[in-house]
Amino acid sequence: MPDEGSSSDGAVLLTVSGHTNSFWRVSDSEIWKLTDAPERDMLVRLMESPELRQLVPTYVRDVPLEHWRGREPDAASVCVQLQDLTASFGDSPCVMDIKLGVRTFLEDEVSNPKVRADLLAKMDKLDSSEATESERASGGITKLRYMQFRERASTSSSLGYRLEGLQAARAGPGEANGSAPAQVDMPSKEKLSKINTEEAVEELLRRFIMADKPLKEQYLQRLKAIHATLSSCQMFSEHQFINTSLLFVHDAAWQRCGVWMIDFSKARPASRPLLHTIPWELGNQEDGYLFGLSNLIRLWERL
Ligand code: I3P
Repeated sequence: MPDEGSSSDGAVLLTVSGHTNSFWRVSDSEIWKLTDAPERDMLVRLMESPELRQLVPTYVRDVPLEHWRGREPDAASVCVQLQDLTASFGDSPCVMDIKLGVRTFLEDEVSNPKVRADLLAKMDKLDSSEATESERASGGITKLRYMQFRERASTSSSLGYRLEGLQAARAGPGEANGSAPAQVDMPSKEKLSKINTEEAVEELLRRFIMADKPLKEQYLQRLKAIHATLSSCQMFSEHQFINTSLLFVHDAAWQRCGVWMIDFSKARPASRPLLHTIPWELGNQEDGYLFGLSNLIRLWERL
């Protein structure tokens, strides 16, 4: 989640869950993001859709890589200038990242035999009893195995969404006198990875909005509007939105909120129209996005 450290020229480095050192705040309203060509291409395509461009951060331009000063770019890196979605939410925005969909990997991964020791180590850290003896003997696991383990260990498989990151602050009575909002205690990404019941998600959602009814209603209306837009959008039906998230943002005084679709590195065109509601089978390219969004809306209604 955003965690700021100043650079020498006034740009601010942001660390967002899962994207260490991949963001710089370069003005009051824009960031640079170090990403890859598929995400840039998808953002450009999204800007051409009158419906979808309202739901995603505005893509401004490509930035020459030599201007980037966060983590070391690799040969495939691309730097883009984007709208800063937290910009109008004060100094301590409350931010939540929910990954949508039942499938979080590209279909190509099914035929990728590469065994990775780093993914076995990450799986072990989350659940040391998960790896089989033969996986240990081969020294690693495939990305497919890891991603499906993460889906099953969380609510992705069962509900089509999972909590990826949470940060919240509460503006106290002293804020008018200049005191900073107090941070609300939230689980780490590792703890969030193991949340696999709707009830546990519900408890954290309540904590995120501080059981504030008007804020709950604002978020609910936004989620319903996103669902309605996506359900009738041709471009949405023509793409797999794999491993993308919804970013929830509100200010520490709970006055305003927004929800946007983010993280398009694994979004890909589909070769046939998708429903986004039916189970994935190899070759059908479905992602379960609307299945997850409907479940999330139902849960939000209960808050
Ligand atoms: C990572 C996460 C990333 C994924 C990465 C996973 O798992 O799913 O989205 O990158 O794959 O390791 P975790 O959240 O548990 O850390 P992609 O979106 O590029 O697939 P990677 O290890 O191949 O980078």
